[in-house]
Amino acid sequence: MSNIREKLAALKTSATDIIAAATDVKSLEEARLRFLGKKGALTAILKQMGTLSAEERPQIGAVANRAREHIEAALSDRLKDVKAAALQQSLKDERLDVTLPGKALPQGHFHPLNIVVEDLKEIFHGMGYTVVDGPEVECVKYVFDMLNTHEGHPAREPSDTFYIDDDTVLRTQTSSVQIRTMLETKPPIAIISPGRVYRVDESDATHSPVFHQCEGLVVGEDITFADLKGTLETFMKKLYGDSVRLRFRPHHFPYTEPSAEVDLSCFKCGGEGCSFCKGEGWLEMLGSGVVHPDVLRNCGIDPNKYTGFAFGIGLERIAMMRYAVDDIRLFYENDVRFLSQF
Ligand code: 2NM
Repeated sequence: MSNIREKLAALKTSATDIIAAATDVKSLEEARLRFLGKKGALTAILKQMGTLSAEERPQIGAVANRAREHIEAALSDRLKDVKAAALQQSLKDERLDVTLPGKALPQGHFHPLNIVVEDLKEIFHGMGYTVVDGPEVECVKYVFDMLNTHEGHPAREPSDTFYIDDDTVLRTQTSSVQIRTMLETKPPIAIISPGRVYRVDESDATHSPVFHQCEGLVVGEDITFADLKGTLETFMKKLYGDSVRLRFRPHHFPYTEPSAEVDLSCFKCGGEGCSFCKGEGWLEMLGSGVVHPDVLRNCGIDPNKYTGFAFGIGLERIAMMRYAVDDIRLFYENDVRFLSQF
C-alpha cells in the first residue's frame, strides 16, 4: 500500500514540475495525456488497486483523486498562463505602426486616344446624341452593300480591306454601326459611334492598319445640309476654341449626296499660314454629307419623309495635332514613357 502512496506522491511531484516547465499549449496537452490519459501514469497506478485490502482501497482512492484534482488544477492554471503569454507575444509581434507613411501606388490614367473619345462624347452628349457601339468583325452587307458601296468599288478590294471570308470583313469605318442603328431604331436618330477600324496599309509615321474613327449620324424630318454645317461648326469650336472657322469643299462618298470634306482654319496661326499647316492656313479635318436616299431606303427609312446628315473624323489625327505627336505608332506601342505624359 505504501508503495502505491509513494507512486502517487512521486507522480504528483513529477507532474507538477513538468507542467510548471511547459511553455506552450501543445506540451501541456502532452503532459495531460502522459499523466491523466487513459493510457497514462495515473491509470497505470490505479490498476494496482486490486492488490489492496478492502479498508485501504477507499483511502488510497481518495489520495489518488486528490492527486488527479491537483494535476488537473495545475494543468488548467498553467494553460491560462501559457495562453496569456502567447497573446502578449502576438500583440507584441504583430503590432502595427499606423503612423508609417503608406506605399505610393502609381496612378493610372487615360490613353490619349481615350481622352479624345471622352471629349467627343461629352460634346455630343451636350447636343443630345447617344453613343453606340458595334462589332469590329462585320458583315460585308453592313460595311459596303447597304452603304451604297457596290461590288467593284475599289474600297471593297482585298488590297484595301481585310476579309475574314467572302461575307465578313474587319470594318473599314464605323458606318456599319449607323446602318445597324437605322435598321433597329425609328427616326429621330442622333448618334455617334467612336471605335476601332481596319484598312490594309503599311505602317509608317502617319498610317496604321488599325486606327480609330468617330462617325456621327442624324436622321429626322427636315434635316438639311445647313444642320450639318451648324453641327460641325459647334463641334469644332468646342474642340479647338471659338476662333476657328470651317471650310467645306465638295467631295464624293458613295453613302452621302452631296458630300463635303471639311477643313479647319489652322488653330496655331489662325489661318495666316505657318509650319503647322504647311503654309496653307487650313487643316483637313472631316468627311461629311447628306445621307444618300438609297442608304435610308436600305434601312427601311422613307427618304421622302426623312433626311439625314453624317460625318466621320479620325481620332489619331486629333490626338496627334493636340499633343504634337509625330508618329501614329506611338499610340499602339504602349510604351509607358510615352503614355505617362498625358
Ligand atoms: C464619313 C463621311 C461621310 C457616314 C455615312 C453614314 C451613314 F451610315 F449614315 F450612311 N455613316 N457615316 C459618313 C459620311 C462617314 O466618314 C469620313
